[in-house]
Order: sequence, then C-alpha cells, then structure tokens
Amino acid sequence: MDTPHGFHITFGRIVPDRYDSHLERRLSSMKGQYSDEQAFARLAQNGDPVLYEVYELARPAVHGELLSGISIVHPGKVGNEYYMTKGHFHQLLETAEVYYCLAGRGRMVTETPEGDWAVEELAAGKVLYVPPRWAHRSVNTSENEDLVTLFVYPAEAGHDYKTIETRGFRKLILDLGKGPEVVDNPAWGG
Ligand code: S6P
Ligand code: ZN
Repeated sequence: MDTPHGFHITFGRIVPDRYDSHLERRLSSMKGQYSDEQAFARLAQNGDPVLYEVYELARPAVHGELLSGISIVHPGKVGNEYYMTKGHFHQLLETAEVYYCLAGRGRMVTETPEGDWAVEELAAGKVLYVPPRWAHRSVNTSENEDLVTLFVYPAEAGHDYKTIETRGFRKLILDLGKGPEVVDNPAWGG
C-alpha cells in the first residue's frame, strides 16, 4: 500500500546473467485487456509503467529446440485486477510449456479452445506443466513483490495473441477486498 510519506525497497531482484532478448511490456500495450477501462485510463494519465518483463535465450525455431527464459510480472493493479501477462495460445496448439516459480505469488490462468479452464496457484518452488492446447496467463497477486518464473517451451511453438486479445480469458483474477478471487469474465467473447 502506498503511503504519502513512506517508501518501500524491493530486495533480491532476480535477473538472469545471460540472455539474448529482453522485452518490456508496458501498460499501453495492454489496452483493452483489463476489465476496468476507466481505471486503465486513469493509470495511463500518470505515465506508462512497465507491467512485466521477459528475458529469453534465443534458439532456432525448429523441431527439437527448446526456448527458455525468465518472466517477471511486477506487482500492481489496474482497478481491482492484478498486473498480468497478455496471455496466449501457442500457434502450434499441440505444444506444451513448463513453468517453475522462483519468487513471488500469483496465479496461472489457463483455458482450452474446447471450454475447459483452470486456475493454478504459483509460489516459489512450484512447478506447473501447461499441457498442449491450453492458453496461459501469469497474474501477480502479491502486493509488493515481483512474480518470477522460469519457462521452457518448444522453440517452434510461436504465439497466438490475437485470440486472447479479441475474446479475453474466461476467468479474471480480481481483488474485491479479500485478496485474489477467480471471477467470471463478463466480457468473455467466445
Ligand atoms: C512463452 C511463455 C512466456 C511468456 C511470458 C510473457 O510461450 O509462455 O515466455 O511469453 O510469460 O507472456 P506473454 O503472454 O506476454 O507472452
Ligand atoms: Zn507460452
């Protein structure tokens, strides 16, 4: 919680000592993805904060190669919705992914084109397997800590962002006053 006279210090920032690309996703790149558009507009008036970052080791996008890296979702909310990644299906739908949570707390929101969904807890030490066909989004539910995950997936997988950008996920993770809750997305357009 921000106070008018205080400040907080974030300790132990995890950054890989070797990587080929570093992507920063800012608020402006998430337009239309948060449920509270007025809260989004209010936040955007004060600048364009970095919501999450991805460090990746490059490998050729061919069968047999694996991509790995570190994803860091910063703490914060747009209205009552926690900072989160865009989320995506893999373009090659039949490819899976492994996540290993290194720090922080959060949720992995997942769903299939067939209508199944699942929300899994993320906490340091937790390993999550995202099977083929499951879209995935990481959500940082901590008030002041980064959510840091290591990911590994087939280099040929590719990303389908469009489907999620257009219709959203079936479930949102909101703080309605009692911490993180799984809530039906009223704007889901499947
Ligand atoms: C890639 C993998 C992660 C995400 C990263 C950011 O398949 O799932 O590297 O790219 O967590 O999420 P997004 O949805 O913006 O790519
Ligand atoms: Zn992925």
